Amino acid sequence: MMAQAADKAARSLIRDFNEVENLQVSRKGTNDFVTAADLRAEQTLKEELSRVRPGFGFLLEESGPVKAADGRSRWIVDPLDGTLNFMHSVPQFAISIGVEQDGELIAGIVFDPIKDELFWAEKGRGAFLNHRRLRVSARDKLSSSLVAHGRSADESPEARQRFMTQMNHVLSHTRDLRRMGSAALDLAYVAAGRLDGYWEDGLKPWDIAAGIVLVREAGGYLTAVDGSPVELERGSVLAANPHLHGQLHKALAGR
Ligand code: 2AM
Ligand code: CA
Repeated sequence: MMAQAADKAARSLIRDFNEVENLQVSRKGTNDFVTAADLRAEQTLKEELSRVRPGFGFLLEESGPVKAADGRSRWIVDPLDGTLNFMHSVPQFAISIGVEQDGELIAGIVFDPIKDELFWAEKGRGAFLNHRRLRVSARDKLSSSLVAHGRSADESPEARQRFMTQMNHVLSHTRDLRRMGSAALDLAYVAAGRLDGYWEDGLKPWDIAAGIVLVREAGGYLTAVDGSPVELERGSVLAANPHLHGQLHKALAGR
C-alpha cells in the first residue's frame, strides 16, 4: 500500500523531473517549479496514505505534523529527498515513507522512481530491493570501503570545521568517499551493500525514518555520529556494516 502511494506520487515527480531538464537551459529559476513539484508529490502521498490507513497521523516535510486519530501510528514522509539533485536534473532522488507505531519505527520504503528501485523493509521481516532480499556488505577492511556522507544543514563555522575534519579523517582511512545528495538513498544503499557506511548530521526525521528500518533489517549497525543511540529528532546518523561500524566511528573521531 505504501508502494502504491509512492508509485502514484512518483509519476508526477518523473513528469516534473523531465520538465526540470528542459528548464536547465532557460534562464528562468527552477526553484519555484521544484517547490511546486515537491508539494504536488506530498499532496498525492497524503491523500493516498490517508485512504489506506485513515487513522494514522503524519509527519510531512512540507506540511508539518498531523495527529493520529488513535494516537499510536504515523507516517513519516519525505516526498522528495535529494531536492538539490532534482533541481539540477541529477537523477538521484527518492520518495521516503516510514511508519512509526508507539514511538517505534516498524516499516519503511525508499523509492527511486528514475531507476525504478523500491527499497522496503518491515521490522522482523527483512529488507528488500524490489523482490530481492538485502544484506549489508561483508567488507571488513575500512581501507577498501566506500563510505557516503552528507553535508550538515548547520552552516555555522564550528559545524563546517567539524565536517571538514571528519571528512579528512575518513578520507585517509577508506577507499573513497561519496556525497550523493539523498540521505534516504544513502541509507538504502548501505542496506543493499552498495555502500559500506554512511554518516551525516543535521538531518530531519523524514530524511532517515525509512532508511533506518532498511539498514537494521539488512543487518547493519546504526548509531548517532557520536556513537550514542540513534534518535529521529536529533538527526545524527552513522550507519555501516557490523564489521566497519566501530572502525568508522573511530576514524570519524580521529582515533
Ligand atoms: P532534501 O533533499 O529533502 O532537502 C543531503 O545531504 C541530505 O540532507 C538530503 O537528504 C537532504 O534532504 C537533507 N537536507 C538538506 N538540507 C536539509 C535541512 N535544512 N534540514 C534537514 N535535512 C536537509
Ligand atoms: Ca529530505
